[in-house]
Amino acid sequence: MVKAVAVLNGSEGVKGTVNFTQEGDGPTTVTGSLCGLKPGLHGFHVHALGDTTNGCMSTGPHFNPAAKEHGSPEDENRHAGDLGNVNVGDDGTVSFTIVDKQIPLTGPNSVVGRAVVVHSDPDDLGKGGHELSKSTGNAGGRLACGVIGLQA
Ligand SMILES: [Cu+2]
Ligand SMILES: [Zn+2]
Repeated sequence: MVKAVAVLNGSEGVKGTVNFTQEGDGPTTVTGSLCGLKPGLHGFHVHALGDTTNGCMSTGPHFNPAAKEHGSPEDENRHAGDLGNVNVGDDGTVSFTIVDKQIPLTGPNSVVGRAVVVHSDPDDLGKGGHELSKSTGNAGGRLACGVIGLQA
């Protein structure tokens, strides 16, 4: 079992923790809790770079080793980092579990050392018809982010 964790921090009190586990070559399970968000859907992605020197802006674009278009987690044509949305409750918090096959913790496409980002707006999953739909899901600003690091 390989384990990793990202501690998210951002502007306006948005923060949280996201844990990753992977057994062998199986899917990765992502378990997280976030707070300080407005209720509703917020885009949630793995971005390519583990660089937060300029806040979440320096984490780069969505992690996309296969050079595909932005999509939903269920789509064949998606960025590996496309984890869809998290649905925040009226209290501004969300706890979630995502199981995904495209974000391994080992090997050439490992997400360790990259960053998770939560956005201000819903991810339209590539279907919104906006000029940004096929690149970012038009998910708006980057509210909080954290670098994914290995755990013992
Ligand atoms: Cu993102
Ligand atoms: Zn994407």
